[in-house]
Amino acid sequence: MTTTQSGAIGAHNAKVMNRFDLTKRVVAQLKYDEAVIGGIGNSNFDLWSTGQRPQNFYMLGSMGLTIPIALGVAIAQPKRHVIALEGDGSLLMMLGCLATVAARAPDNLTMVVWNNGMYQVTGGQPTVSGSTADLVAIARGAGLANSAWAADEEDFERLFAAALKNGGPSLIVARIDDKPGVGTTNRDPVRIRQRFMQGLGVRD
Ligand SMILES: Cc1ncc(C[n+]2csc(CCOP(=O)(O)OP(=O)(O)O)c2C)c(N)n1
Repeated sequence: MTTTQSGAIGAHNAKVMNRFDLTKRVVAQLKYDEAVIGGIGNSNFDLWSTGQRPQNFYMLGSMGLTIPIALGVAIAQPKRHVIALEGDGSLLMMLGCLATVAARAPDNLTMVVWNNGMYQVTGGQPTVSGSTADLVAIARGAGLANSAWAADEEDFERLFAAALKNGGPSLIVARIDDKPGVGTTNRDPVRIRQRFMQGLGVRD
């Protein structure tokens, strides 16, 4: 079996896209009150650069915690749709969260994974999800049936729109290029947390 250099076995037909472009497509589909959790580094830099919303949480420093945080928010506020934007390297550090999400099965959680096949912000070291490991196959094996590679931008938008309609947790993996994140999140954790709690209506 052959593998591609970036995107692994199941990604043969997936187009290499751009994270900021796809992040803008995510934000364009939001209605108002969806919570969006941006993962460490580029995932939240690009989310920040699409325009800040109080319902966005910019996670700083902890690889792999985007999906666990999003799961917690989805359980706490089941009427609100929650979106996790996570890098492939970070997800690899916390694969067990996929099995936890599948077991808990919130119908208001959508996970988007940016697969650039590297740990980009620390210098571009290769990830196994850029060669041998297929994150969609792993997610399906963890019990997440609604898991798919996005073939191209149009397919990404279609998958994301379907995910927002609820009906079970969904995971979308997008192959992305090596462009760095656009802008930089203002690293003020206390402010980020306060604003998010206000955005979720749990703090004045
Ligand atoms: C537990 C832990 N290990 C290592 C780091 C250092 N580190 C910060 S970001 C990062 C790479 C993140 O890779 P990925 O999630 O694929 O996102 P990308 O940088 O490719 O956008 C690393 C290794 C960290 N913050 N936490």
